[in-house]
This record gives sequence, C-alpha cells and structure tokens, in this order.
Amino acid sequence: MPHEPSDFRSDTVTRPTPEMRRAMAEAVVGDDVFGEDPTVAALEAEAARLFGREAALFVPSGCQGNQIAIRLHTSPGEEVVVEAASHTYDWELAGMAAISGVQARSIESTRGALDPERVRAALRPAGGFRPRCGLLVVENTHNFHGGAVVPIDHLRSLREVAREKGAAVHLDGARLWNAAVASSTPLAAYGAVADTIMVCLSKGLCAPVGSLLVGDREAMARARGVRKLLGGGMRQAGVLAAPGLVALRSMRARLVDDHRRAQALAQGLCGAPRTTTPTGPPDTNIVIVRIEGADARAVSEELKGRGVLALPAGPDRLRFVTHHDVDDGDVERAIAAFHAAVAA
Ligand code: TLP
Repeated sequence: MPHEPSDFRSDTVTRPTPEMRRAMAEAVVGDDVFGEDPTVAALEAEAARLFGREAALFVPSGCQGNQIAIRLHTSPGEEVVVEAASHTYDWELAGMAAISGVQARSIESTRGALDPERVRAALRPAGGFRPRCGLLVVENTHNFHGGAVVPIDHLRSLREVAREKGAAVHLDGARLWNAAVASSTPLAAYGAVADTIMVCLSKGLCAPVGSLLVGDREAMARARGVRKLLGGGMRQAGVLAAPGLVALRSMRARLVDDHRRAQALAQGLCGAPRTTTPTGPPDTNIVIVRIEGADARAVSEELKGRGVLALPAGPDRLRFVTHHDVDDGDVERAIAAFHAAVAA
C-alpha cells in the first residue's frame, strides 16, 4: 500500500483520536442556541476555570472567535493595533474592516513581541481628525514568527500600557497551549493579561472543530449575540464539544513531543544548502525555513512528489508544522525529501 503523505502543512490536519470519536458518539446533547446543551456548557465552564475567568463561549473557528472579540471591544470608525504579521491582520480577509468597521494599525515586532513604547504611541486617543484606538491584539504563540513564544512578562507589560491608555487587549491564542507548555506558564497567568482570549481546540489538540472565547460573564453574553449574528449559533453542538473536552483534558501535555520533533526537523532542514530558519530555532511546533534563491512553491511541489507536504509561507519560505499525526519517521522522511528537493 502506498504510504500516506507526511503532512506538515499545519496542525489543523490532525484527525480526532479514538477517545474523541467515542466521546462524540456518547455525548449528551441539547439545543445550544437555547443554552441547553450540557456538553457545550461543560466545555465552556472548564475553559473558563482553566484561565481563571468567569465565562467562555464555544465558537466554530478561531477566525470567528477573534472577529467576535474585535467586534466586542470596538465601535465602527475606530482603530485596532495589531502585529504586522499577525493572523487577525494578514489571514482573516480584512474581517475587522468588513465585520466591525475598524481599521488596523500594524506594528512590526521582534519574534511576535511588540515593543511597549511603540504600542504606547499607537494607542492614541481620539482627537481632531484622528480615530480612537481602543484595542490591542496580541498573538501567542506567534504563527508566522515561527511559533515564537511571547514571554508572559512581556504580555504583562503590554497589558499595563493598554490599561494606561484605556484600551482593551485581545489575545489570539490559537496555539496558546503550545506557549504554556513550552514556557511552563500556567493558563491562569494568560487569563490575567487580556480582556478576551481565543484558544483553538482544532489545532495541536486534535479536536475536529471549534475554538473558545474566554472572558468576563457580561462580555461573553454579548459575544453570544455576535456569534449568532455571524451565523455561528450551533444547535446540538455537544457532539463537537465532547472531543473538545478530551482535547483540554488529555492532549495538552503531549505537545512537548511536537516541540522536540520541530527542533529535530529544523536542525535537519538547515543542513541542506542555502537553508536557514529566519525566525530562529523553533520555540514550539512551527518551523519556517528560508531557501535562498529558491521558489518556495516549486520546492513544495518537489516535496509533494516525494510524499511530504509543507506550506509555502513567502516567496522563498516554507512552513512545516509538527503535530499528533506525524512521528519521528515522518520527520526523517521530511528531512531526506527536503535535501533532495533543494538539490533538484
Ligand atoms: N491558522 C492557520 C492558517 O489560517 C494560516 C494555520 O494553518 O496556521 N489565529 C492564529 C494564530 C492561527 O494560526 C489561525 C489558523 C487562526 C487564528 C484561525 O483559526 P481557524 O482556522 O480555526 O479559523
């Protein structure tokens, strides 16, 4: 039988584990738009507890969670400060403009960590012809800075700057689980540095669908309305929340294996000619490589022909993501295929 491709395009490609499938089959459900699905309620309560916050809301996707948060914290005609390579700015179809009527002010960073002084200057009050800037969005881990962990102390200082300026903070924590494990930071510490936090269950944790928005009770009640407006009200969603509970309870600790594999992968890939990791050695499960003078799309096609999938992430950059469904053998295969593809 032909070997399935070793799929390093994203940790979103993971399939639900057997334990998750059993949980789905056995889930007790109700109509969650009426607030009557006990499994969704249990998932939301568990997420809120983990982050030390009052409430959480189960949403279909990370994009929707981020966009609901932006809508909650802003009014049309305002400005939002974002990191220049962040998902909310670069990968969500200008959702904040389309959905919330706000414009983004982007700031370059060092490995995803925004300079507090530049943030202070950007969070300006309304005045004259200038819009009010009432929201800062931070991303941790930072995807396109190679899964970089933004240290918790740095997030605390950004939180202070925002507070001083009367601005809210939203944390895009699609891979916050990875940051927490890699830096031994308790989730409750992240709960204290942002007004709202979005976390994904469907990336490294292997759940098939879903993300959570976490925050205050009042904010989550309003978020429920925005979710409905965006078409995200789900009925018997307990079948999706059940694998989410498995994800929260038993899939976080194993992320250290993904991080170890990412380091081995980065080292192996950098042994190929003209190849470097422009974002530095991986902190977590994302490896971005730059192949000087190469066309990333052509290299990814060569890799595909050799049974390895990676994502072009720029003209001469490829992204590899380690996850539950790739093992040490896949890492070796990727390294060998990459050396052959770069030489081709
Ligand atoms: N990221 C995807 C792609 O969209 C790039 C990936 O494969 O990494 N925030 C961050 C930091 C993300 O990386 C993603 C997904 C999202 C939000 C959106 O989550 P979904 O895909 O569930 O809407």
